[in-house]
Amino acid sequence: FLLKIIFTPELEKAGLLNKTKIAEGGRKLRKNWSPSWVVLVGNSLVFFKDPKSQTPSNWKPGNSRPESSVDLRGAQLHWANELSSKKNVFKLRTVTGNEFLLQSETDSLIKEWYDTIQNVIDRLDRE
Ligand code: I3P
Repeated sequence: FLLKIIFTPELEKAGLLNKTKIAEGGRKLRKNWSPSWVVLVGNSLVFFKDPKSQTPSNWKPGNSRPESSVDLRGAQLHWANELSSKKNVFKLRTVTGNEFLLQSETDSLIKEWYDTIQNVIDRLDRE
């Protein structure tokens, strides 16, 4: 799977964001923020646990396995600063009713993620 990610031409973006899942199948969950290595590849957003502080330049696949993966087809994206005391928060909701908050302290970085994910969702909507 990791080799597929690394060599795939569909790799759109990768980086470190703060993440918490807030709903599973429409059922609300307790927030548990943690840093997550996020990879946008093809139609999926893939999350990896962040073993140390990784950066795009020093990331090595090593033995890391995806923690979870989100199908972006039919997903909805909204800025959601009202859902957190943190700044730069957006909410991603999947068709299956899973909801995630993603956050970065860096304004430009979170904006790039938002726009890139929204572009993928829009492309899938048109298919
Ligand atoms: C939560 C924790 C979260 C916070 C959340 C708290 O407490 O402090 O960081 O979310 O606020 O409930 P606990 O660790 O005891 O579960 P934010 O950082 O996003 O504000 P919330 O309940 O207002 O969502």
